[in-house]
Amino acid sequence: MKEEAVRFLENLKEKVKIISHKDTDGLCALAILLNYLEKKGIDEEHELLEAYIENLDTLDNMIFIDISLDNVSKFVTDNTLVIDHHPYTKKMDKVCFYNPREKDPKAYIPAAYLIYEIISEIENIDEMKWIAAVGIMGDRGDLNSKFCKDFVESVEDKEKLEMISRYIFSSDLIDHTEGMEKALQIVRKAKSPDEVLENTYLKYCYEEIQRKLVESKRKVEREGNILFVEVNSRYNIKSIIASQILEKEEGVIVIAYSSRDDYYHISGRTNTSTDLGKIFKKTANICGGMGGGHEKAAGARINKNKIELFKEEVISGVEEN
Ligand SMILES: [Mn+2]
Repeated sequence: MKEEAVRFLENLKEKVKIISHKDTDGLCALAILLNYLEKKGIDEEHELLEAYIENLDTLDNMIFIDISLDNVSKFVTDNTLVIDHHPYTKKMDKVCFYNPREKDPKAYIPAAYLIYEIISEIENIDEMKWIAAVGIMGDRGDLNSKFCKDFVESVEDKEKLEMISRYIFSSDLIDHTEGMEKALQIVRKAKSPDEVLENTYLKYCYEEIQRKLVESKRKVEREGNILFVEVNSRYNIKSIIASQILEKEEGVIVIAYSSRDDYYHISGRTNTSTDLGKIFKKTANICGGMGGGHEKAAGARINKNKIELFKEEVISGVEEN
């Protein structure tokens, strides 16, 4: 419940460890919380992690943000707060927990808003409203919930906020956790969205990724409704390229691949009714690699010298489908 979360933060006096999800929403939620703790003079340490946590050193006071209760249950202490918006299976008695799905299982309200909402009960943090909006947009909350859409629209400069969300995403692609930590500090210290957009580091990350995307998209080969694109980048941008191409064209299958070590890593996306997961599984098998996935999104890894065979087999697999 929200009230429990408010009380947890009000009563917090000693050092706390915060684990937040390593994405735009988790980062924005953390930025707002860190500014609050700093003002209250509470010591903290924090980490941005993937949603599945294998190992973790805990402190007495723990806060988990934007990660399902199911994934953090192993790490809860006697004083733990979980603020999240993902589905979960079972509530835990000893955890202080706020997730709007508890009341409405269909609620879609990203964590950055939830943190903003909770801290707003304690003090006025209007100056950080834009950070909450960036987090919402990072999780596409404005597209999935009328409530979020209205909130984002109540903040000025929606386009700028969308851009900040892309800047953060790019910093992750370029420098991973280190890039995200830089972005976190830049966002939390900025007095306005403009200050983030003027930051040279984030600008560099964004522009570098954009250049790679443009470069790759120039190299699309078309076979019927299948678009093959080789991505020569050390950044993991295959799935972004595939999604961007799909957004522009109906009824296509996009196969993006890049080489690393002795392998080709392949990412497939489609907006057709073809079951790509099935085709990838079979094709990767024929090529002596591994593959599979969902109907609309699949992945594979094959030996470098098998890429032409893979393409041919995908083409015939799609024809047979
Ligand atoms: Mn989220």
